[in-house]
Amino acid sequence: MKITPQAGKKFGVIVEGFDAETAPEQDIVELKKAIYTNKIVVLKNQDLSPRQFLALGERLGRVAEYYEPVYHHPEVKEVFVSSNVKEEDGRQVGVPKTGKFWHSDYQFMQRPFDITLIYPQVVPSKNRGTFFINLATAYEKLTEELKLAVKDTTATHSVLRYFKIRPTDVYRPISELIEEVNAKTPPVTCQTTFTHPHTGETVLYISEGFTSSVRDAEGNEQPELLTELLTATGQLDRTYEHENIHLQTFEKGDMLLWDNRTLVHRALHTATPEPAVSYRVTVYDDVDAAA
Ligand code: AKG
Repeated sequence: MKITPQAGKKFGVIVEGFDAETAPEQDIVELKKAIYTNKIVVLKNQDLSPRQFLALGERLGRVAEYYEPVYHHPEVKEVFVSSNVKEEDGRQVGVPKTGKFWHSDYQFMQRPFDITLIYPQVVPSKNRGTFFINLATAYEKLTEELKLAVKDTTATHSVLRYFKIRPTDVYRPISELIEEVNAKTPPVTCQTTFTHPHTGETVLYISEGFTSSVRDAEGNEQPELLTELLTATGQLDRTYEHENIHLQTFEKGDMLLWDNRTLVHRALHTATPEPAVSYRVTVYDDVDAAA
């Protein structure tokens, strides 16, 4: 197994010669270390079935099944499917155009995922890739004034704005659906920053998609502070040219593994009707971090 930095990129490494079926434990240990320190790992030349993909996830930690079954792979429910391609019989497997907003996976849950694995299956010729922002380096780059302002604040995260309407929701009153979402996944509140358990970095844990508010130590909502933090991290830049934004592209056979504690991401879905399918497995590494 050979690990090299991604040429000309802000972060991330390329891994060649990794065989998911025969990899010794030492390779798994090195992969996890590379995920925590380099944030994105691109495994080249992978050719795995959904079950083999799940098995790789299981070697990295405890695999979590997504809470909404509409995303599940029909044979391997731990595999989350993002797809805009209909089956031959017209069935929709998975959900189209997922993740087209800045977020970290499961940020709206008590325990967000630690590691995300994405394995593109059908790769469009244009607009392929995912934008990423490293919220540890973004925190470091904040002005001293903003660092002080964020100290002792809490952030509340909710899925409500980006919850996907399921086929079974058609014709349901929106108020009933909102009530259901809030009952099943009530907003979660935690410190706005936390210390990464593997690297010791301070992570500014906010996203444009899921963070609904920031409050000061007295519990007063600070909407301007949230906007300033989102702006400073680059999440409000609609040109995607902010210096914190990294575009990770991929080709068929690539698998992306990333540190979901530190990175927010935003899928770059093609605007053309090209087919795109991608599988995802998410993992807890069993270190109980604040986020
Ligand atoms: C998550 O819940 O972590 C997601 O990535 C949701 C993506 C989506 O539904 O668009």
